Amino acid sequence: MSRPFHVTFVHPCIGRRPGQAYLRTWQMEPLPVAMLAALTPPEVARSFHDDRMEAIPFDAPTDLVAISTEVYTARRAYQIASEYRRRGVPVVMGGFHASLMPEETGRHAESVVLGEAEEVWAELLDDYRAGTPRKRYAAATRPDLTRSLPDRSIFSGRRYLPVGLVEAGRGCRHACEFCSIQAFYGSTRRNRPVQQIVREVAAMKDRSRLIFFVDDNIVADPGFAGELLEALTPLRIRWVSQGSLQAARDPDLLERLRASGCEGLLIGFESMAPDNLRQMGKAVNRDGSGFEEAMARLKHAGIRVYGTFVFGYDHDTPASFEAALAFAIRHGMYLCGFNHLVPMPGTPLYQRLASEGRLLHEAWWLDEAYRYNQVPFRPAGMAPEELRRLCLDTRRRFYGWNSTLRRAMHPSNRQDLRFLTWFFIMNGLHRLEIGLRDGLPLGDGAWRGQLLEATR
Ligand code: B12
Repeated sequence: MSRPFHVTFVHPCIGRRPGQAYLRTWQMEPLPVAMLAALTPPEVARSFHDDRMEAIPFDAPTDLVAISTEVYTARRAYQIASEYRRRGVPVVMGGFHASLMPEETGRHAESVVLGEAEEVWAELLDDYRAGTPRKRYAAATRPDLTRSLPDRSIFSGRRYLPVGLVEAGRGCRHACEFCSIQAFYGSTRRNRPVQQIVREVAAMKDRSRLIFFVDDNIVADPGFAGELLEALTPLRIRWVSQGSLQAARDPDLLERLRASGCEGLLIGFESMAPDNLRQMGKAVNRDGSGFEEAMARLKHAGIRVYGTFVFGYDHDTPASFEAALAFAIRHGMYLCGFNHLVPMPGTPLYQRLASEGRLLHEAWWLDEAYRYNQVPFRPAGMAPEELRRLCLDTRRRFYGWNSTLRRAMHPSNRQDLRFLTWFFIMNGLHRLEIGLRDGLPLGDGAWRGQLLEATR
């Protein structure tokens, strides 16, 4: 009897310093792999390696390797592809980076999948099995999400963070200049059927202590959000997600969020300066009642906030960091991101900075000398290195003892002993990781091979 066709899924890490373990807060179950596993016909054998937590057994026999790519993992994905190519195994890549940079990815992968996998994955496998693969696969339409049911059995035996990742829908209608989501989904939003989400979450209740809806804006469609929250309420789960400030403007929605078990939302405040919000096209943060009132309402509803801020827009100066930090501490934010602006390939921001001649490295994600946290463009109001340093200093101050203790006093962070304990664990982990993330190489620093280009 002939051996079944075998596909190997690989989830790459961003990079690693020789001998150092990968960042713990980034070790969650990778949903793209579970999606691909579910779309793979049963007669195809499969295995999975998570490069973030185990060594890849490159010599294990396989017929095809499928790698998911993001901009920060692209260099590592190309290293992994070279290892397989050296052994004569073809590689297919998909995901955000492959879709937004298909030419570049095509130099490192025998096939590239543009966009979502649902409509094309089975066809690609058929072509490989028949020996007639194409270079590019792209679905003609955005898939109907009723078929997007992940197969999480592929993760068994690994020590991921105890968080269950679930999609309620895909995309966000806003068109912020810097965001890869709008570049990938074209500012569209599709929802999964509510009852299907409820069944998926109910089945995960026992293995996941916390559900993370990975939607970029869970409140993007208030009608759908209301229906979903109502259906989640009887499950008595605890969940977190990402949402826009829209959530804080609707008292009824806030009440339903809380009743359904929502314990926190990551909200992109981005900037305290209206001129920056205008430049980045973040209209949703400029409409309505402002940040102070939004925070007061979220506090009243008991929703913890993971606030994110981006620095490096043209109206930013060193004083912008003080303003954001003071706001975040005053409102007892649970966690916070103080990030420098990143020109992600394929976004309008990348195009603008390139046309203004402000990119320091054109393909910074491929540059051997580039390190995580390095600013790859010339900001208007400060030097690139000053921007990096101020982001780091602000993170250290936010996660320092003084701020942590002040924020611990905030009613939404100390609702009960469990909340307070998790507050200290999460803040401690983020404090620890500031230094571990800084200067992380893209790709495996110990890898000594040669990048081998695709064979066709
Ligand atoms: C959950 C999440 C995380 C989690 C980790 C998830 C995990 N599993 O470990 C956390 C919070 C830790 C995280 C961290 C980071 N993240 Co993140 N994250 C997400 C988020 C919100 C959801 C990802 C997800 O599960 N989606 C659901 C799956 C099913 O969708 P998908 O990945 O798009 O897969 C589909 C297609 O793309 C395609 N596909 C994908 N891979 C492949 C592979 C093949 C072979 C094929 C055929 C098809 C295919 O088919 C799939 C099904 O249709 C996305 C945004 C988003 N909406 O996707 C950002 C996102 C992926 N993250 C992003 C970033 C930048 C980061 C960080 C660098 C942030 C930071 N500075 O710390 C880190 C890096 C961590 C790392 N890579 O190790 C960016 C990537 C941008 C880019 N252009 O590459 C995104 C897009 C957010 C954004 N707004 O820009 N992240």
